[in-house]
Amino acid sequence: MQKGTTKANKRNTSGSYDADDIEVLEGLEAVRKRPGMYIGGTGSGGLTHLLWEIIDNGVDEAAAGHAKLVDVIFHPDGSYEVADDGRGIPIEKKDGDITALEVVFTELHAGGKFGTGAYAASGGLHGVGASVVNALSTRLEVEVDRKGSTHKLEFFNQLAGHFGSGGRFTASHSLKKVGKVSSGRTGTRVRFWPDRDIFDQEANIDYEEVRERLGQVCFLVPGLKIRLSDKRKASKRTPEEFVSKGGLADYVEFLSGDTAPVTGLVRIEGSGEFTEKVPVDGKLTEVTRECQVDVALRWVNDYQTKVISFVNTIPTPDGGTHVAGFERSLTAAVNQAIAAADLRKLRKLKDDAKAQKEDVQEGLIAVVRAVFPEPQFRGQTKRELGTPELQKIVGAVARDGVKAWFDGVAKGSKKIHVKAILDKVSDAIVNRVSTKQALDNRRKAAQLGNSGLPDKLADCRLHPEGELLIVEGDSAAGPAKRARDSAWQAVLPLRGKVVNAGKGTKKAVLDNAEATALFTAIGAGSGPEFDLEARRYERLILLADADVDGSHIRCLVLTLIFHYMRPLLAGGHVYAAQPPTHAIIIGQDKEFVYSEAALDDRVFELAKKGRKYRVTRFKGLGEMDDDELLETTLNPASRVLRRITLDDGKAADKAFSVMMGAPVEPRKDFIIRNSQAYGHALDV
Ligand code: TTJ
Repeated sequence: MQKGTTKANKRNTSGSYDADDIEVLEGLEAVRKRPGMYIGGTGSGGLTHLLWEIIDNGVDEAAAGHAKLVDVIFHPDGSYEVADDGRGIPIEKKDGDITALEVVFTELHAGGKFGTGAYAASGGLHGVGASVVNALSTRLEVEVDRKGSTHKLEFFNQLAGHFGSGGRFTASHSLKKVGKVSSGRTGTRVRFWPDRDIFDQEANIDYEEVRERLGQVCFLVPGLKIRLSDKRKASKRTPEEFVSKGGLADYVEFLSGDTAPVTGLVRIEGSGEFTEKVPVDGKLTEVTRECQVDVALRWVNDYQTKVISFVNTIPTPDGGTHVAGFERSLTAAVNQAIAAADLRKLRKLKDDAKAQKEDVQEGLIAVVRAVFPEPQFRGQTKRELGTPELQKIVGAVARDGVKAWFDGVAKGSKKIHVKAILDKVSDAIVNRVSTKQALDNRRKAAQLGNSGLPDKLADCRLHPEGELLIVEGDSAAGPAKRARDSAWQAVLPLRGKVVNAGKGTKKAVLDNAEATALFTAIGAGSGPEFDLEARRYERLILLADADVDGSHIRCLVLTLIFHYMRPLLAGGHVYAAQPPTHAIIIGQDKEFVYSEAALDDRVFELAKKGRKYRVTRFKGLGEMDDDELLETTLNPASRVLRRITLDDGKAADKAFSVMMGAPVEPRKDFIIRNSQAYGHALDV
């Protein structure tokens, strides 16, 4: 079969075409060229969309109070049928020979006249799509029951006419009376055959999906009976009927399942109006929009929240202005009730004793629906209401309704239910506040920022190829942060006491802020769970002064690594920077020496040569300027590092265990003396 409509229509067809037909084909050709723009795609989703375009018309008629039944049939030949018992699409001539009915199926956007549409509160996305369905079908038939007769019109490749008994199609604008009905009987029946050249080979309409949506629609149009029949050959299904008397109340009941209710049902209904400017006959005109608001909710014994929303009969899974209005008012009204109740368990929380949205909505099941003409939707997939005025309108209705329920003046409001909710929400507040406090305390103890990394860590960008410079004290941290290459060098200053990991319990180690900061910066855990592969740095470099205190802190860090992150040592990832003890300035040149002995040697040499020089002594890393620090400890081309081995770790640990318990002064002494005995272990 050919895709071009015009050519296809020339075959197997009699009757004459007129200028109107050419116009119809040109208009609908836009839909055939870009089906995705009208139905989202050409897969199953698009095909399903076609069916909904038709169903929504019947549902809208029912929502307007004119139909009680919508009948949906899946036929064996791949066609779909929808019938309602509404007023019937108007069959009067509208435009010369052409009936209103033909226009509905041939003109894009017919039906939803802006500003004063016949479908005052139609879906908005739907209800105007009958012509889109015709555009994407090879064949379509419509029957309207009115004034004692069934009036029929058919379409073949978009053009109106009738199929004869031989299957031959005759183009025509006139309706055919094909049967008699009782005089008061009205209704519309549409059957269409999707154009399989437009849709993907494997596209199909999922019965279960349609079933689920139809079940939902029932709750939105209380009293509407929906029948669904699958007459396809492979199907063994018997026809099903859906009906809900209670509307949104039934919906909330249905959504609650077997979860124990905490409250009875809260029903809130109200209305409001707003004005907007819309084009009427090409002129911007201010129109007043009436807006109904319908809310049903209840709390159940659960932690989850279900807030389901609709505009007219369209689901808004991403919420929008109507839901925002509802949620804000609900939170505000609950907070008012909480404040008025002056609950004992909230007193000690003072200013924190306020419910947030999450506290209020714990275990909430709510359905929110707004009904008004021509809603605007937001987002790519139009899953969210955008009409701004709805926030205020729904908000006001919800505020009054929820307040009335808490005040016990609403129908069905019970004191014990109100008390149960005040209890439930205040528990949620207490829980949230105490959990947050515990978390904050732990964060504070470990000085963790929101990233989960220590606040004082100046991280690098490259992981895990970079290196972590562990710096003693603040005075060296500043220059180190400035002089480093932040792409691959991170700086972690150790400020407080580092726990002696050789002695303390594991808890004492984990309670130590400096140890925790080091564990979290390295990010590979600690103790038996330490995972070398997870480390965030390739190298750890201890940067401490070349004095007694520096030696002490190096020893403590090394002992910590030895006991809690040993694979780092075993894998050769730990280094000590070797800061120079002195700089010798000779004219324009600067030399660094790394011990008193080396200084003596060099000075002796220079004196012998008769060279003039000046010596600066570094009491600590903090006394170096940025360039000096860069050259001696940061720049790989010029710095001197010493790799620390597992044996070094062992020695440090042993040195520490020997002196534990000794008084302070002798202890320092011990470190200095032993730094000789243990070779470089304490001299790292
Ligand atoms: C329009 O205003 C006058 C009274 O009838 C109104 C109308 O069009 N009603 C109507 C349309 N009821 N049902 C439909 C309908 C049903 C199906 C299944 C498909 C289509 C395209 C329309």
